[in-house]
Amino acid sequence: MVVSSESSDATPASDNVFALFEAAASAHRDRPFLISNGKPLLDYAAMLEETGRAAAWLHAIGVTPGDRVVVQAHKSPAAVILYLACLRAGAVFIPLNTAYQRSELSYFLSDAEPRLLVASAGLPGAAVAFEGARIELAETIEAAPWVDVTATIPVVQRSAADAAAILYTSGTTGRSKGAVLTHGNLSSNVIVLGQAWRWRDDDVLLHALPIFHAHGLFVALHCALLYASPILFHERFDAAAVLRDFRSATVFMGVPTFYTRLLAEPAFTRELCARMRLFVSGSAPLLDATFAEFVERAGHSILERYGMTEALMITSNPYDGPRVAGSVGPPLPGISVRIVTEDGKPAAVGQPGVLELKGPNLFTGYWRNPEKTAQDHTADGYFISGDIATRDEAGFIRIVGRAKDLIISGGYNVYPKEVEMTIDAIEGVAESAVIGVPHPDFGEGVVAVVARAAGATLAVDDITAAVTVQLAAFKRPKASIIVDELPRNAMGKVQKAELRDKYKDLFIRRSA
Ligand code: MLC
Ligand code: AMP
Repeated sequence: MVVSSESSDATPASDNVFALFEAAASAHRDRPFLISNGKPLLDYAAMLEETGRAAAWLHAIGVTPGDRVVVQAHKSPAAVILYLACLRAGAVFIPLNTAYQRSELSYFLSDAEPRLLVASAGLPGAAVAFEGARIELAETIEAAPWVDVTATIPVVQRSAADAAAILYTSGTTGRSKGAVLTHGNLSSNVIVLGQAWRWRDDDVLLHALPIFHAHGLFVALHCALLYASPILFHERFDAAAVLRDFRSATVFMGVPTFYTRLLAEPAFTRELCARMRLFVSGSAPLLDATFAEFVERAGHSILERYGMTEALMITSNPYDGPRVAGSVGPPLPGISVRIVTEDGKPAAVGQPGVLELKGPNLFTGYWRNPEKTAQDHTADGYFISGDIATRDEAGFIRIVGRAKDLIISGGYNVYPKEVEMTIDAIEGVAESAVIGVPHPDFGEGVVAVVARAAGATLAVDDITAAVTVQLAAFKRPKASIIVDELPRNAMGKVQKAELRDKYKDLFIRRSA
């Protein structure tokens, strides 16, 4: 395919976040961008070239600024280029977890109404019927759909308030909602993070996170792009493979499961970390024991930060000065955080309450869902996070619980309601309660406690069969327990706290 004309929408960049990356890349054109197994795949000059051609391809096939592009793709250099090309072309990027099943995808497509769906061959996205254009994304740059495009386009003008991406996050009702993030949200957050974490000109990022969530996409990838840093690119997290690259890296980011898996590797030593200057953890609580063991084994204090899809990064432990185990640090510069008690009053020092926040990082709302957007904001514009937090005298925040019914397993969010709805539809089930209990690898493990309907026959295999077809693997219960009835309080409400206590040793004991 040859695209000969430049799009009329393409004018010099303004607040397009890609303009920041373009400026850094232009100043370091010869620097490696993605390196895999010690082999440079692309340098920053090639990043500019490829994204320009991929953006021209998007325009040529009819994707105009503001159009949505849904992507369910394996992590690959081509997938990174496609993401950057969407930013560059002014399209709204919508990444989907590669674990999502066909039935889960149908909802996203009907809600997002994308102009284009791109999916890796073999993933459910490649088999979903959808009336927009549909292309399979090749895993290599050489076979990407824009391979024959010769033209490139300049960065499309976007204002800070224009949408750059929509990230779907599940809800307590069991229905996903799309968080609309703007170019301004993405730019402001990466600039703040680069400064807070003292990003250096000679940094090398080891990237092993998925790129369909905020952590891998907007935190890890963006920090490297802002400084044109080389990225040691891992298509998935494999502890042994990651360790092999440690000597060449200076920065590593992961969910707590990454750190517990690294610590389980006998080959993980202080000597391997000699060049490393920063380990960042987030997306789920880091156990004090993991923090302490890491200090002992690696000689490094992991820097824990706190964020969420709707607001990107909100707080961070300090780069200089002590990093406090169990705390996520003070709010990042420019972000206003308050903790509010049940009666709507500001919490005193040490008193728990719901964390609310406001700032240039905060999303504009849920896609086509003004009711939910209004429900999750206060009258004065603060976002109600649903996390319970405390603050100490020094302003350091601890996340001590959740007001929302949410399980975080290996850094992925599982909304019990969605799993319960799937299980409740199985013949022979009266009702179910899905809970998270301590898990040695995933932090929390999903457990389904299922009440059999009176007189019905029901086996664990029936539950496994239904969830396997309908739910992504990470959402499926790691254990299902069939009972005659669920515990209820006097008001008739299912007592999840009682169930969590009853089954708290389910995985810990098994793995001991
Ligand atoms: C995989 N499985 C999981 C799982 N990941 N089950 C529960 N929780 C998870 N997180 C399933 C697999 O499908 C498989 O199922 C079985 O568990 C064993 O798989 P595995 O080989 O051990 O898993 P692996 O592929 O190694 O993946 C584990 C992982 C991965 C930890 C590397 O989950 C991961 O990369 N997590 C990072 C999540 C993340 O990026 N979160 C950021 C969200 S952004 P089966 O059935 O096949 O046996 C956010 C904002 C912020 O929260 O603050 O950052
Ligand atoms: P997500 O919707 O995937 O962006 O997940 C956001 C949620 O992850 C937050 O609301 C928190 O509950 C949780 N989270 C993120 N970082 C941390 C952290 N460092 N400690 C505890 N919980 C965290």
